[in-house]
Amino acid sequence: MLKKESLNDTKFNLGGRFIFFATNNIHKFNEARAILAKFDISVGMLRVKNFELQHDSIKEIAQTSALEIFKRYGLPILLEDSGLFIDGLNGFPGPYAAYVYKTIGNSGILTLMDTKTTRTATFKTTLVYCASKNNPECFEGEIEGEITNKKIRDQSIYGFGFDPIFQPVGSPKVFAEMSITEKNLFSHRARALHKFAIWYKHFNK
Ligand code: ITT
Repeated sequence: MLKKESLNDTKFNLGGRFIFFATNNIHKFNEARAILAKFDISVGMLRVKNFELQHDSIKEIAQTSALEIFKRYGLPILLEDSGLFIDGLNGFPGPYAAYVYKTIGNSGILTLMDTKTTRTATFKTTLVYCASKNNPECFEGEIEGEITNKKIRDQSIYGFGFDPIFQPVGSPKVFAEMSITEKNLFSHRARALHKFAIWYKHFNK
């Protein structure tokens, strides 16, 4: 993991293809690294403070944030923003998922869902690759599922965030019951990362 200070030296030489995944979330990074490794794409985690704006579009958040970090460090940046869109709550919390998770958490979401008969929800990700200030490339991924009605299942030992309450369509498990390898077979993030990896291998031969 690289800290900001070590990147301040403008002579920093990457010597080849290396991408920096800008996030403060180690779980996201571990999921991304596992997928990119299959494509022989090396990625380092770049922790950057206070870079995320609020907006009602995850694409806008991801694009603007990636560009800002690219301008700050001059390094090839991957950055993603995710949102959880719950149908029974008219798409809430959507792009405000991080704030809602921090404030009311999974138990708050389950309380809001108490009276709802529709429990379908979609996780969405926009992944942005930015290696020049002119054209950040966007890759999107999503997965439909349901908000479970049990608080946290006994087997919930993996994951983070909303993983304990999100069960993707086609799986008997919630994300928090899956290893990274299993979650990567379904997740919004994995779908966007696959699109990116195929594009990257094609355009960076
Ligand atoms: P960075 O912005 O530093 O990358 P973050 O955790 O704040 O990390 P997001 O803004 O993209 O990431 O995520 C919004 C919220 O959704 C946040 O509370 C996450 O924990 C949660 N989240 C994102 N992806 C998730 C996933 O795959 N499973 C469960 N929760 C997820």
